[in-house]
Amino acid sequence: MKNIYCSIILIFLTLCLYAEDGHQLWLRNSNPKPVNVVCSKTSTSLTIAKQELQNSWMGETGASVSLVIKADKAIRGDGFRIGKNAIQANTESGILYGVYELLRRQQTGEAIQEEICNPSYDRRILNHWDNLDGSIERGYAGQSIFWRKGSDVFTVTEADKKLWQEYARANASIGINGSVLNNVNASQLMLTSDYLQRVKAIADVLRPYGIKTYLSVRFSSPAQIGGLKTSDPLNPEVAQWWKDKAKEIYNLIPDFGGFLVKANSEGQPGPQDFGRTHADGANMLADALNPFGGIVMWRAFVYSASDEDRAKQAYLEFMPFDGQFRDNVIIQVKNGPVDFQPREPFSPLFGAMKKTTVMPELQITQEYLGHSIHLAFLAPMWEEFLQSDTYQNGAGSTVARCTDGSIFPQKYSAIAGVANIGLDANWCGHHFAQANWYAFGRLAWNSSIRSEQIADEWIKLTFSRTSENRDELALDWNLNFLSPVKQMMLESREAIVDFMMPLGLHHIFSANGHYGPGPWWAPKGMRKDWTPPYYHQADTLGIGFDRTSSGSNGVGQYQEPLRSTLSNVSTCPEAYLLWFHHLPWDYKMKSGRTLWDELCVHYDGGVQQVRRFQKVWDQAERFVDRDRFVDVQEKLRDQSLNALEWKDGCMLYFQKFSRKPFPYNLERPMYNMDYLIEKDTKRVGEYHH
Ligand code: BDP
Repeated sequence: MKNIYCSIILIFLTLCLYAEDGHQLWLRNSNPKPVNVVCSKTSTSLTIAKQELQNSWMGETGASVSLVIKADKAIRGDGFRIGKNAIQANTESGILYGVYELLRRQQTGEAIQEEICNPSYDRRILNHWDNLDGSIERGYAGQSIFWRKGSDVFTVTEADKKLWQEYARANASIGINGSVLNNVNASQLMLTSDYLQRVKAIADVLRPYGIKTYLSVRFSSPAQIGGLKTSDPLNPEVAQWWKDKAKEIYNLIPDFGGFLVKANSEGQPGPQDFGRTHADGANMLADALNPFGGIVMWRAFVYSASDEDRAKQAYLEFMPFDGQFRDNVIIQVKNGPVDFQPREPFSPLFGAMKKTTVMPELQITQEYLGHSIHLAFLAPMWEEFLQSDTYQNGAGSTVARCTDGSIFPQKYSAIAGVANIGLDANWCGHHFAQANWYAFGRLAWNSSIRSEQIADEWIKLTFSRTSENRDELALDWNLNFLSPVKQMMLESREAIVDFMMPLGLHHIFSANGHYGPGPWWAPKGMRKDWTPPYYHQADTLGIGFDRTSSGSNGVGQYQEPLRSTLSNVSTCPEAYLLWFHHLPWDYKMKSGRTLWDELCVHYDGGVQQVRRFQKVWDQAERFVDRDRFVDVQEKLRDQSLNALEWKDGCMLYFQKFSRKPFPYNLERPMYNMDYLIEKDTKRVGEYHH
């Protein structure tokens, strides 16, 4: 009997040892060659840099590498100069980033010649939407790595520290240098001393990796935890409370980054509760942080249940304050004017606020792109956004250039991504979702690298080590693994757009879960801007949201010549057609098809595409370890089913308005709509057409 137990334990241990759970991300040590690292200084960060080189060196055997901290005007911020055997930087973080860059290039086989690499944005930040009870808003990878339920949260365990260190290392390896540790829907408890002690413990682990800690704060904290009667930003006692709080935080965390604030949005408290403005609120906090070098990231994600087109509201709210914010306030703007949809045009605030620092907010967690079930590589979406031309300072005023300091004078430049990280062994829920964390870091560092390069790097770093075939059969690996898998990643976001909301459709999810289709979803009494019919506007005459001058005139917020391009139905890119126009079902598309047929072709195309992804992945089996292979295979299966629900649900629903047949060469529906609605009703409790 005892022997059986022993064997079981042994088998279990062996499985644990060899189970590939994806925890190592893109940082997979190979068999390092010996290397001699010479460094003029010593510090914790430099020791990390040294160790990383020694643990992963794949350059010349026995090479000597020098790490030099020396001021150099050509190197900006925490940038670095890299050579085959040398890294020079102004800062210790710069050295660390140089080391990771060198190792990455060795692993991926990218050329290493002497060059300077400067970051596009100074602050490259992950926003964690983690609640203090350990749950994560829109998190699909388990509980928080920072917080947990109960008073147990105040004990910092060795396991906590180990995980935070792994997290910090992963971030540093891609240049991320800031973490907001809690949800934008912030609890006032965040600023109480017990929690701040834990923040200090986290900050102490992140610091050697060059990562600053930031917190989301609740605007009503002075009244809720400070014992004040009000949280009015113009009340001197309130201002003093925040100053004292800032001092308390900086005593614990001298390099604290600053605050992130969601105010007067979706029920969060804010300055408007006291008849004050966003500028009053943000500036008051900015003054409290200023003596310590802290910044305020004030979110522009503000809209209300008014009759105004939701897509216009942030611009209307914030433009009047352009130039009125302190220079340590950064307005954090979501990439699109609505809410992280699979495709949106860029928010018109980019480039329009010329006297205010604006930072993009991207969403890494896949709230609207299939959670951690769908394979969605988001770099193409972010590339499309960052390279969009705002024309705000003439042609070539891309969103990237409008926010990175190359066009407008600004003290800071920053970019944030809502993290997709949780306690799941593989961090992100889906093995391929790791690529989005990776891509965010790479683009924040260099906003002009192409998605193709990012995918290429990520695959090589993430899968090659486990593929024993790679060295002997590099050609086979490149041809039959790297290339098709890369292609699949690059097409994955567009496939989702196709089967969920093609041609500019947006926000037609069922209920608040933001996963399945729900173009019909409109519970009685629900705010109309929270229901899909508000966004698709389908009727027997046509479909789409008219944002031209005959509609909400959302186009009016864009700069010429873009405004005219978007207004004119024949020049508006078809990808944004139904975002800006309400068009008849038989409107002639560029393909020659009617709008109705074209819509169907996209829905069907998206479904077929996911099925092709399944085939691509199945063929990759021999190159991937069993565990990750099966995980991804199963997720693709679920994605395929969900894609079909989207296609059938949306096509059948819209058909009630178009009253036209599905193009006969397309696959016929397999679900009926009532079934899908019922499924949805069970999930959300209520359905009203
Ligand atoms: C929406 C999410 C909601 C967030 C909000 C925000 O559905 O959970 O709180 O954005 O960004 O996308 O504040």
